[in-house]
Amino acid sequence: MSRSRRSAAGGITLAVAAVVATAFPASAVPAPAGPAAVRSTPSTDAYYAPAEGKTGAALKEALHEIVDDHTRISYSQVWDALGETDEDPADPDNVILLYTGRSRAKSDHGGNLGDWNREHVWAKSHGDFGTAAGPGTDLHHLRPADVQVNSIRGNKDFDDGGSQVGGAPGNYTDGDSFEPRDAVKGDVARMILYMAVRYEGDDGFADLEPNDRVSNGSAPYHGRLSVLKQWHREDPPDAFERNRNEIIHSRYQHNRNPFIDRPEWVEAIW
Ligand SMILES: [Ca+2]
Ligand SMILES: [Ca+2]
Ligand SMILES: [Ca+2]
Repeated sequence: MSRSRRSAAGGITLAVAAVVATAFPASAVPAPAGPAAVRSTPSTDAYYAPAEGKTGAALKEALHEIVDDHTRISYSQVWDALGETDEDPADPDNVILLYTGRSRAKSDHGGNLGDWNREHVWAKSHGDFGTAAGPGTDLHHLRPADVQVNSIRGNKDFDDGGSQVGGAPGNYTDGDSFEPRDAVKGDVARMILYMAVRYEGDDGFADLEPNDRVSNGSAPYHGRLSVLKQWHREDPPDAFERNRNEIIHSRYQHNRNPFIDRPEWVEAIW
């Protein structure tokens, strides 16, 4: 072995980066073995076949049928799952926190200052689904977040504006909304819109839907749709986001976030 073993370290890094960059939507790149090593995405053509050519309500309904009935995990299983889905590509012992963007040890999870915890991007009070297996444990909208920043975000809707959040540069908040940093604005939008398609009120949980308001309180709505659509356009899916979609699909829930795979479907529905 191997050519890569004799290569300079920089050469290996470049080679890995090239694989990541071209991994999607290439269909023939074999996934490396080992935990959290999924860095390639097989073709999703067959997965989305029933939705092809549709728009509007028909597309949303087709996507719901594709992504529903996923394998539900328990809230305690979410810790280890996030360790895989949000692993720091530069340090397998760490995760990347959603709002601060900082790398933090996987083992530093909990409820104390300085720990990370399980952020429900679709605030769990909006529809009051709690942490039972279902929307409250759905990895497609769960991310590691700094305990203190998560508390500041609370159950606010998403919108532009406010004062910068202490200790989380690029994040802003006011009395009724939260604006995440630019690099995850689109991630947040796609997570909210996934939830709207996945949860249609036919499985014992509320029908979750986006609207263009803030201060939604405990209603099963999340805002603001017009801002989320703008964030989706400004921050398209990157390798990190595609990788977590792939891990959730292949290892945990066996369903995908369509708006990461097919960004044009946001506009086709909303
Ligand atoms: Ca506001
Ligand atoms: Ca992003
Ligand atoms: Ca819905």
